[in-house]
Amino acid sequence: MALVGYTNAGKSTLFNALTGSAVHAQDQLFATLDPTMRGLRLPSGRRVILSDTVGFISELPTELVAAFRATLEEVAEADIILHVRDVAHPDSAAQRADVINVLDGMVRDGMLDEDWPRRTIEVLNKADLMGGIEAVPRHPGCVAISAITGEGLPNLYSMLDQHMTASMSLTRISLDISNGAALAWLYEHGEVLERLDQETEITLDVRLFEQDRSRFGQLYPDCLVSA
Ligand SMILES: Nc1nc2c(ncn2[C@@H]2O[C@H](COP(=O)(O)OP(=O)(O)OP(=O)(O)O)[C@@H](O)[C@H]2O)c(=O)[nH]1
Ligand SMILES: [Mg+2]
Repeated sequence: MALVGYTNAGKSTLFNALTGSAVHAQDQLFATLDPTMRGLRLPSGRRVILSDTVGFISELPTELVAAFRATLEEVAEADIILHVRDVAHPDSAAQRADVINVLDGMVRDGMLDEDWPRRTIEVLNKADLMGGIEAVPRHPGCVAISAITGEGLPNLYSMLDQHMTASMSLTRISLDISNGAALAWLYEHGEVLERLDQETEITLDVRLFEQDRSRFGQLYPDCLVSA
C-alpha cells in the first residue's frame, strides 16, 4: 500500500497515524526525501505494508521529472494506492489534477499499470480545518479524515478492508507437503481461508491479490493453481 499526494497534503502525518512511527512531518515542502516503509495491522487483523513517498509538486523542472518518477517505484508495486489530499487547500482541485498527471505520465512511460485508478482510494485529509468530516462533500471512492485528530480513520480502515476483499480473488492451490517454502509464501502474502492436509499434498483456499497470484505462479511453477 502506498501513499501518494501533493506535497504538504499530510502523507507523513497519516503514515505516522496509521503506523505509530515518527517519520518527519513538517510544514515545509519536501519534508520527505526518502521513501519509508512500515508494516501495520488493520483492525480486521490484516497485515499490510505501507510506504510513504515524496510529495508531488507542479512545475517540477522537466529534467527532474524522470528522476522524481523513479522514486515512486513503490507506487507501481502497490496493491492499494492512497491518494492523500489537502481538502482545505484553496488549490486542492488543481493539486489533485497534478498528481493524476504525474501518475498518467508514469503509465505513458511504462512505469505504472494503467489500472492504477482502480487501485486508488482518495483520502480527503485535513477535514478538521473544514469543520469535521461531515462538512467535507462526499464522493464515491473517497473518505474524509483528519490525520491530526484521527477523525475518520475508522472509515478509512473499513474502506481499506472492503477494497482489499474486492481486489483479491479466491484461489485453490495444491502443493506437495514437502514444499514448505511455497506454503510459507502463501501464509505471508495471502489469506488462507481453508487448508486440507492429505498424505502427499496440501490443498489451500487462499485469497490473493492478482499481482501476488501471478508472482506465486512464477516462483512455484510446480504447484497446481486453479481459480
Ligand atoms: N490541520 C491539519 N493539519 C494537518 C493534517 N495532516 C497534516 N497536517 C499538517 O500539514 C503539514 C504537512 O504534513 P506532512 O505530513 O509533512 O505532509 P506530506 O504530505 O508528508 O508532505 P511532503 O513530505 O513534503 O510531501 C504539517 O504541518 C502537518 O501537521 C490534518 O489532518 N489537519
Ligand atoms: Mg512527507
